[in-house]
Amino acid sequence: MNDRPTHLDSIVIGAGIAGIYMLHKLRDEAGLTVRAFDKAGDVGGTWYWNRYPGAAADVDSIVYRYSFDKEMLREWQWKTRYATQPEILDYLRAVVDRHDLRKDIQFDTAVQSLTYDEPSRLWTARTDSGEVFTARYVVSALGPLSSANFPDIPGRDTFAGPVVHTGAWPADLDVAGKRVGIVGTGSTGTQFICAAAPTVEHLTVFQRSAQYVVPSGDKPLSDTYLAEVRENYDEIWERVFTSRVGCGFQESQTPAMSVSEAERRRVFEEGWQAGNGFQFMFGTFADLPFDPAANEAAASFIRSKIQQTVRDPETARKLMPTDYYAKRPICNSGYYETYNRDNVTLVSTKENPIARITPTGVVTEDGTEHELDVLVFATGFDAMEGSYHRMDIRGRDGVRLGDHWGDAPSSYLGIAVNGFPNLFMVFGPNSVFCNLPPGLETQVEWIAQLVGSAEERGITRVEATAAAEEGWTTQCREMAEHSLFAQTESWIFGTNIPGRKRRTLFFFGGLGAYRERLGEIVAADYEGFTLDGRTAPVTV
Ligand code: NA7
Repeated sequence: MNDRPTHLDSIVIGAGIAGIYMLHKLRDEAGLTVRAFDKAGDVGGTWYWNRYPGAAADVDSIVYRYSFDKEMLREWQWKTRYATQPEILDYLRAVVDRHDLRKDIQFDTAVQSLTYDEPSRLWTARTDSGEVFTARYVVSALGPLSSANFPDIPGRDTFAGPVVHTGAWPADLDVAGKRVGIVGTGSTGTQFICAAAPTVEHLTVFQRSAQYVVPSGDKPLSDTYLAEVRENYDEIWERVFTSRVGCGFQESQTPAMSVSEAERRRVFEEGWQAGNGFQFMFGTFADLPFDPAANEAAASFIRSKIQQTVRDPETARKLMPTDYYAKRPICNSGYYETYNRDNVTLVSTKENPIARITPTGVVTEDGTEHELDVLVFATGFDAMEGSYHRMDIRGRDGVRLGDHWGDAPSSYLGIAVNGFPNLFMVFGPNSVFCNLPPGLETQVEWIAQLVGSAEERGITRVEATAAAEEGWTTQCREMAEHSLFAQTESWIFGTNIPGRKRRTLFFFGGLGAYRERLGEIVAADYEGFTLDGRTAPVTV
């Protein structure tokens, strides 16, 4: 192997939705030499790995895509309200082929370390295959939900059958006709449960926290509707990019308690019939995530639906959440109905914890052995920061990113960190909480604009100031504290990882406000960044 590093203008880490677009922007618009790396064997990021039965987006497909390629908006059509994992993967492959990006993506390659050298102003990247690259810029598009949380339950490794995490689903695993256990009932677990229950011999659901799940309202999209969407895409994207959660629906401005109880019930029923978790949470009333009374009104409406739907009262009781309706909203087709099936058993691990895993199944503390052929963990991810902890990233003066962050991550805009010049994160900690494709697109375009501006002006070093990073992180924390989300346990605050103290991982001000802030920062010549134009000798 050649010991000399290969020099590039920019490295992009990750070939998911963000990395694909970043490569395109930097290579085809900024004119840089770029290589993207991905540890997977193909593009797709989260949609490459999450191949479990039922995997699909739960934001309307017409806005779960890029907005930038106008021709593709006309040509590529989804068939149903929600795009399934294979469809999204096909779409991303089509984007990559259309823009001829594949030749600049190196697959099956994990970047293990990144080291910044101040004198040369270059980053050095080392891969798991021993290759070394240098680059002036690094964009990490690692995926906010790509580092698996795999609980270490006693005996886990003794199980005789497959033990799989949904985030690394083996392509050849078919659960049809098997006795399957699933741990976890988040958006992944509930999708798996709905999809797998009709095909398996028996499904045992190990539920820790009961979930509020509303119907998805999935349906085929008619040609007439799709033609209308094509005609109105400019308007649709305008609404997405100026809204709070970027999901395309009209967000409510009405406080729930400002209307009568009958009207509230009517609106909730309408939301229930329309389907979609984000729409139910943000489209029915404006203040479900903020006002405890409004939140309880929505929560008790959903609990009444559980009561009406689930035939066995004991199962209905276990499925009934009692905490705030303030986690990432979930929707599905027939989630609660699934528990009326004879081949589905619900175990509440809060009441009856898992004691151990044996070669043949899962034993709960009441002594029952649940016999299984396959054990599925839908236990989520070390969100936002997990992928950064897995890499050895050293910035100015050899400081490790993990040490800089200490016990909670921080950033400026979710994009940059003081002490790590010319390293830009797409969806780093404290990025905006919203539908991911428009959120990612926003950041990718902004980073590309910043890099383009630096190139034009001969600026060789772009670094967030310590004050900007602290200010943004504090603002995110203060905003989050106003939300009931901060009072529930979930990955959104990092509390799904055992031993983690609560931290703020998102900007909750909404996509529209986030974009406005980004615009103001550009108008103020990249306020919060130091831009240094000293000519750096490139010695490679
Ligand atoms: P989530 O939303 O983090 O859900 C994980 C689920 O796994 C949730 O029900 C957890 O219960 C449960 N869990 C986690 N650890 C354990 C242990 N140790 N024992 C039992 N149960 C456990 O992950 P998802 O993959 O569903 O979704 C993540 C995001 O990916 C999603 O929001 C989409 O944006 C895509 P808990 O609620 O913590 O009690």
